[in-house]
Amino acid sequence: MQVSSTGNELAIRFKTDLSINGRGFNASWQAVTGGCGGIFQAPSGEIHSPNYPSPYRSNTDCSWVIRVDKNHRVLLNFTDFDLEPQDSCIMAYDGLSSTMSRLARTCGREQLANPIVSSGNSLFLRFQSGPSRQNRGFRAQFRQACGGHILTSSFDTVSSPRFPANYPNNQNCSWIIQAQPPLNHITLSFTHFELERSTTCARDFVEILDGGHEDAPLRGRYCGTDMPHPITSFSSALTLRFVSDSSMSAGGFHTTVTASVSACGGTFYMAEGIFNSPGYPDVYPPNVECVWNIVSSPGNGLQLSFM
Ligand SMILES: [Ca+2]
Repeated sequence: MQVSSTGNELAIRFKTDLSINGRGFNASWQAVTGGCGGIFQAPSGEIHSPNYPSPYRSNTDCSWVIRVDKNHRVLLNFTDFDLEPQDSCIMAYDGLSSTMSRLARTCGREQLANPIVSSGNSLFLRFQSGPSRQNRGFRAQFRQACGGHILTSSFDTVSSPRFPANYPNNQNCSWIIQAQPPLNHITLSFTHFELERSTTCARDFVEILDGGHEDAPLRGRYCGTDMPHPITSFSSALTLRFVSDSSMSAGGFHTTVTASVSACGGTFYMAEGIFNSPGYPDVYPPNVECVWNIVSSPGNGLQLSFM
Protein backbone atom coordinates (compact mmCIF):
# COMPACT_ATOMS: atom_id res chain seq x y z
CA MET A 1 0.00 0.00 0.00
CA GLN A 2 1.32 3.48 -0.87
CA VAL A 3 -0.07 6.77 0.40
CA SER A 4 0.89 10.27 -0.75
CA SER A 5 0.18 13.42 1.19
CA THR A 6 -1.10 16.55 -0.47
CA GLY A 7 0.99 18.78 1.83
CA ASN A 8 4.23 18.49 3.76
CA GLU A 9 2.72 16.70 6.76
CA LEU A 10 1.31 13.25 7.33
CA ALA A 11 -0.15 11.74 10.52
CA ILE A 12 -0.22 7.97 11.10
CA ARG A 13 -2.39 6.45 13.82
CA PHE A 14 -1.90 2.90 15.11
CA LYS A 15 -4.51 1.45 17.48
CA THR A 16 -4.86 -2.02 18.97
CA ASP A 17 -7.63 -3.66 20.99
CA LEU A 18 -7.63 -6.06 23.98
CA SER A 19 -7.02 -9.43 22.31
CA ILE A 20 -5.14 -11.16 19.47
CA ASN A 21 -1.88 -9.61 18.36
CA GLY A 22 -0.34 -9.75 14.91
CA ARG A 23 3.23 -9.18 13.75
CA GLY A 24 2.53 -5.52 13.11
CA PHE A 25 3.85 -3.39 10.30
CA ASN A 26 7.00 -1.88 8.93
CA ALA A 27 6.77 1.35 6.98
CA SER A 28 9.11 3.81 5.33
CA TRP A 29 8.68 7.29 4.01
CA GLN A 30 10.43 9.59 1.63
CA ALA A 31 10.00 13.28 0.97
CA VAL A 32 9.17 13.90 -2.67
CA THR A 33 9.53 17.22 -4.41
CA GLY A 34 6.74 18.57 -6.51
CA GLY A 35 4.01 17.80 -3.99
CA CYS A 36 1.41 20.47 -3.98
CA GLY A 37 -1.52 21.87 -2.11
CA GLY A 38 -2.11 21.41 1.58
CA ILE A 39 -4.02 22.66 4.59
CA PHE A 40 -3.27 26.15 5.85
CA GLN A 41 -4.61 27.21 9.21
CA ALA A 42 -3.15 30.65 9.86
CA PRO A 43 -4.29 34.31 9.94
CA SER A 44 -2.15 35.03 6.86
CA GLY A 45 0.19 33.31 4.45
CA GLU A 46 1.24 32.69 0.88
CA ILE A 47 0.55 29.87 -1.52
CA HIS A 48 2.00 29.27 -4.95
CA SER A 49 1.98 26.76 -7.76
CA PRO A 50 4.44 23.82 -7.51
CA ASN A 51 8.08 24.77 -8.34
CA TYR A 52 7.15 28.47 -8.51
CA PRO A 53 8.69 30.64 -10.02
CA SER A 54 9.93 27.79 -12.22
CA PRO A 55 7.25 26.27 -14.44
CA TYR A 56 4.78 23.80 -12.92
CA ARG A 57 4.41 20.35 -14.51
CA SER A 58 1.77 19.33 -16.99
CA ASN A 59 -1.36 17.59 -15.69
CA THR A 60 -0.90 18.90 -12.17
CA ASP A 61 -3.90 18.85 -9.84
CA CYS A 62 -3.42 20.56 -6.47
CA SER A 63 -5.89 21.55 -3.77
CA TRP A 64 -5.47 23.94 -0.86
CA VAL A 65 -7.71 24.45 2.14
CA ILE A 66 -7.30 27.81 3.86
CA ARG A 67 -8.85 28.27 7.26
CA VAL A 68 -8.85 31.36 9.46
CA ASP A 69 -10.40 32.10 12.87
CA LYS A 70 -14.11 31.59 13.47
CA ASN A 71 -16.36 34.55 12.52
CA HIS A 72 -13.86 35.89 9.98
CA ARG A 73 -13.50 35.61 6.21
CA VAL A 74 -10.62 34.51 4.01
CA LEU A 75 -9.34 37.15 1.62
CA LEU A 76 -7.08 35.89 -1.19
CA ASN A 77 -5.19 38.10 -3.59
CA PHE A 78 -3.10 36.94 -6.54
CA THR A 79 0.24 38.76 -6.65
CA ASP A 80 1.59 36.94 -9.72
CA PHE A 81 -0.37 35.06 -12.32
CA ASP A 82 1.01 33.37 -15.40
CA LEU A 83 -0.72 30.19 -16.58
CA GLU A 84 -0.77 28.92 -20.12
CA PRO A 85 -3.90 30.02 -21.95
CA GLN A 86 -7.07 27.96 -21.89
CA ASP A 87 -6.14 24.66 -20.32
CA SER A 88 -4.70 25.67 -16.92
CA CYS A 89 -7.18 27.01 -14.41
CA ILE A 90 -7.71 27.95 -10.79
CA MET A 91 -11.06 27.49 -9.06
CA ALA A 92 -12.03 28.88 -5.65
CA TYR A 93 -14.92 27.47 -3.60
CA ASP A 94 -16.71 29.00 -0.63
CA GLY A 95 -15.94 26.45 2.09
CA LEU A 96 -13.90 23.35 2.82
CA SER A 97 -14.35 21.44 -0.47
CA SER A 98 -15.26 21.73 -4.14
CA THR A 99 -18.85 20.75 -3.32
CA MET A 100 -19.41 24.28 -1.98
CA SER A 101 -20.47 27.14 -4.25
CA ARG A 102 -17.81 28.38 -6.65
CA LEU A 103 -16.55 31.91 -6.04
CA ALA A 104 -14.16 32.24 -8.95
CA ARG A 105 -12.64 30.43 -11.91
CA THR A 106 -9.82 31.86 -13.91
CA CYS A 107 -7.56 30.42 -16.61
CA GLY A 108 -4.57 31.43 -18.67
CA ARG A 109 -3.54 35.03 -18.14
CA GLU A 110 -6.90 36.41 -17.00
CA GLN A 111 -5.77 37.57 -13.58
CA LEU A 112 -8.69 38.43 -11.31
CA ALA A 113 -9.25 42.14 -10.76
CA ASN A 114 -10.59 41.77 -7.22
CA PRO A 115 -9.55 39.63 -4.29
CA ILE A 116 -11.52 36.47 -3.57
CA VAL A 117 -13.46 36.76 -0.32
CA SER A 118 -15.16 33.80 1.37
CA SER A 119 -18.44 34.17 3.24
CA GLY A 120 -17.27 31.94 6.10
CA ASN A 121 -13.85 31.16 7.60
CA SER A 122 -12.63 28.70 4.95
CA LEU A 123 -11.72 28.67 1.28
CA PHE A 124 -10.97 25.73 -1.02
CA LEU A 125 -8.65 26.38 -3.94
CA ARG A 126 -7.87 24.00 -6.79
CA PHE A 127 -5.25 24.35 -9.52
CA GLN A 128 -5.26 22.14 -12.61
CA SER A 129 -2.76 22.32 -15.44
CA GLY A 130 -3.28 20.97 -18.93
CA PRO A 131 -1.20 18.50 -20.93
CA SER A 132 0.68 20.99 -23.12
CA ARG A 133 3.30 23.61 -22.30
CA GLN A 134 3.70 25.18 -18.87
CA ASN A 135 4.24 28.69 -17.62
CA ARG A 136 5.61 30.25 -14.42
CA GLY A 137 2.46 29.65 -12.40
CA PHE A 138 0.94 31.79 -9.69
CA ARG A 139 1.55 33.25 -6.28
CA ALA A 140 -1.23 34.39 -3.95
CA GLN A 141 -1.44 35.90 -0.50
CA PHE A 142 -4.24 35.26 1.93
CA ARG A 143 -5.23 36.93 5.15
CA GLN A 144 -7.93 36.86 7.72
CA ALA A 145 -10.50 39.56 7.03
CA CYS A 146 -13.24 40.90 9.24
CA GLY A 147 -16.87 39.90 8.79
CA GLY A 148 -18.47 36.62 7.88
CA HIS A 149 -21.58 34.51 7.79
CA ILE A 150 -22.64 33.13 11.17
CA LEU A 151 -25.31 30.51 11.55
CA THR A 152 -26.17 30.46 15.23
CA SER A 153 -28.15 27.90 17.17
CA SER A 154 -27.54 29.27 20.65
CA PHE A 155 -24.85 31.72 21.62
CA ASP A 156 -22.05 33.45 19.75
CA THR A 157 -20.00 36.62 19.99
CA VAL A 158 -18.84 39.20 17.46
CA SER A 159 -16.28 41.92 18.06
CA SER A 160 -14.46 44.62 16.14
CA PRO A 161 -11.11 43.67 14.55
CA ARG A 162 -8.28 43.29 17.14
CA PHE A 163 -10.71 43.73 20.07
CA PRO A 164 -9.97 44.47 22.98
CA ALA A 165 -7.19 46.52 21.35
CA ASN A 166 -8.15 49.55 19.26
CA TYR A 167 -9.64 48.74 15.88
CA PRO A 168 -7.61 49.60 12.73
CA ASN A 169 -8.54 52.44 10.38
CA ASN A 170 -10.27 51.89 7.03
CA GLN A 171 -12.32 48.86 8.00
CA ASN A 172 -15.51 47.79 6.31
CA CYS A 173 -16.80 44.55 7.80
CA SER A 174 -20.18 42.95 7.65
CA TRP A 175 -21.38 39.95 9.59
CA ILE A 176 -24.57 38.24 8.49
CA ILE A 177 -26.00 36.52 11.54
CA GLN A 178 -28.66 33.95 10.75
CA ALA A 179 -30.76 31.96 13.23
CA GLN A 180 -30.54 28.22 12.67
CA PRO A 181 -34.08 26.82 12.13
CA PRO A 182 -36.36 26.19 13.99
CA LEU A 183 -34.97 29.29 15.73
CA ASN A 184 -36.01 32.36 13.79
CA HIS A 185 -34.93 35.51 15.62
CA ILE A 186 -31.56 36.97 16.52
CA THR A 187 -30.81 39.19 19.51
CA LEU A 188 -27.67 41.31 19.76
CA SER A 189 -26.66 42.66 23.15
CA PHE A 190 -23.53 44.75 23.32
CA THR A 191 -21.18 44.29 26.25
CA HIS A 192 -18.64 46.90 25.15
CA PHE A 193 -19.08 49.88 22.87
CA GLU A 194 -16.46 52.54 22.18
CA LEU A 195 -16.24 54.11 18.72
CA GLU A 196 -15.01 57.49 17.49
CA ARG A 197 -17.83 59.98 18.08
CA SER A 198 -19.01 62.12 15.14
CA THR A 199 -22.16 63.99 14.19
CA THR A 200 -24.60 61.66 12.41
CA CYS A 201 -22.01 58.92 12.98
CA ALA A 202 -20.41 59.71 9.63
CA ARG A 203 -16.88 58.62 10.60
CA ASP A 204 -16.78 55.31 12.45
CA PHE A 205 -20.04 53.46 13.03
CA VAL A 206 -21.90 50.25 13.61
CA GLU A 207 -25.05 49.68 11.58
CA ILE A 208 -27.63 47.00 12.23
CA LEU A 209 -29.92 45.85 9.44
CA ASP A 210 -32.94 43.62 9.93
CA GLY A 211 -32.21 40.84 7.44
CA GLY A 212 -29.39 38.94 5.83
CA HIS A 213 -28.60 41.26 2.92
CA GLU A 214 -27.12 44.71 2.32
CA ASP A 215 -30.42 46.44 1.47
CA ALA A 216 -32.36 45.09 4.47
CA PRO A 217 -34.15 47.74 6.61
CA LEU A 218 -31.87 49.74 8.89
CA ARG A 219 -32.54 49.30 12.60
CA GLY A 220 -29.94 51.76 13.78
CA ARG A 221 -26.58 53.42 13.29
CA TYR A 222 -24.35 53.86 16.33
CA CYS A 223 -21.11 55.56 17.32
CA GLY A 224 -19.51 57.17 20.36
CA THR A 225 -19.65 55.45 23.72
CA ASP A 226 -23.39 55.10 24.42
CA MET A 227 -24.11 51.39 24.53
CA PRO A 228 -26.84 50.50 21.99
CA HIS A 229 -29.90 48.81 23.50
CA PRO A 230 -30.27 45.10 22.79
CA ILE A 231 -31.85 44.51 19.37
CA THR A 232 -33.99 41.54 18.39
CA SER A 233 -34.63 40.92 14.70
CA PHE A 234 -38.12 40.83 13.17
CA SER A 235 -36.74 38.57 10.45
CA SER A 236 -34.55 35.48 10.97
CA ALA A 237 -31.29 37.37 10.47
CA LEU A 238 -29.44 40.54 11.37
CA THR A 239 -26.59 42.16 9.48
CA LEU A 240 -24.00 43.97 11.57
CA ARG A 241 -21.82 46.40 9.64
CA PHE A 242 -18.75 48.06 11.07
CA VAL A 243 -17.03 50.91 9.25
CA SER A 244 -14.02 52.96 10.34
CA ASP A 245 -12.55 55.93 8.46
CA SER A 246 -8.90 56.85 7.87
CA SER A 247 -8.10 58.49 11.24
CA MET A 248 -8.84 58.16 14.99
CA SER A 249 -9.75 54.79 16.36
CA ALA A 250 -11.02 53.52 19.73
CA GLY A 251 -11.56 50.34 21.73
CA GLY A 252 -14.29 48.98 19.47
CA PHE A 253 -17.24 46.79 20.29
CA HIS A 254 -18.10 43.37 21.57
CA THR A 255 -21.57 41.90 21.32
CA THR A 256 -23.22 38.64 22.26
CA VAL A 257 -25.50 36.98 19.73
CA THR A 258 -28.37 34.70 20.72
CA ALA A 259 -30.96 32.91 18.60
CA SER A 260 -34.53 32.35 19.79
CA VAL A 261 -38.06 31.56 18.59
CA SER A 262 -39.57 34.76 19.94
CA ALA A 263 -39.55 38.24 18.36
CA CYS A 264 -39.44 39.70 21.83
CA GLY A 265 -37.44 38.81 24.88
CA GLY A 266 -33.95 37.35 24.67
CA THR A 267 -30.95 36.49 26.75
CA PHE A 268 -28.73 39.30 27.93
CA TYR A 269 -25.22 38.64 29.20
CA MET A 270 -24.67 42.11 30.54
CA ALA A 271 -23.98 43.82 33.85
CA GLU A 272 -26.54 46.51 32.98
CA GLY A 273 -28.99 47.25 30.22
CA ILE A 274 -32.44 48.38 29.18
CA PHE A 275 -35.25 46.46 27.54
CA ASN A 276 -38.88 47.19 26.83
CA SER A 277 -42.15 45.68 25.68
CA PRO A 278 -42.48 45.18 21.90
CA GLY A 279 -43.05 48.46 20.08
CA TYR A 280 -42.62 50.59 23.24
CA PRO A 281 -43.64 53.45 23.69
CA ASP A 282 -46.35 52.50 21.18
CA VAL A 283 -49.04 49.98 22.10
CA TYR A 284 -47.77 46.39 22.28
CA PRO A 285 -49.34 43.87 19.87
CA PRO A 286 -51.97 41.31 20.99
CA ASN A 287 -51.13 37.65 21.68
CA VAL A 288 -47.45 37.96 22.41
CA GLU A 289 -45.42 36.25 25.05
CA CYS A 290 -41.91 37.41 25.76
CA VAL A 291 -39.28 35.98 28.06
CA TRP A 292 -36.13 37.83 29.00
CA ASN A 293 -33.24 36.00 30.60
CA ILE A 294 -30.68 38.22 32.22
CA VAL A 295 -27.37 36.68 33.20
CA SER A 296 -24.76 38.47 35.24
CA SER A 297 -21.36 37.29 36.47
CA PRO A 298 -21.33 34.55 39.14
CA GLY A 299 -21.52 36.02 42.64
CA ASN A 300 -23.50 39.04 41.45
CA GLY A 301 -27.17 39.80 42.05
CA LEU A 302 -29.49 41.71 39.72
CA GLN A 303 -31.75 44.63 40.44
CA LEU A 304 -34.65 45.32 38.05
CA SER A 305 -36.38 48.71 37.89
CA PHE A 306 -39.51 49.57 35.89
CA MET A 307 -39.34 53.20 34.86
CA1 LIG B 1 -12.03 56.80 12.83
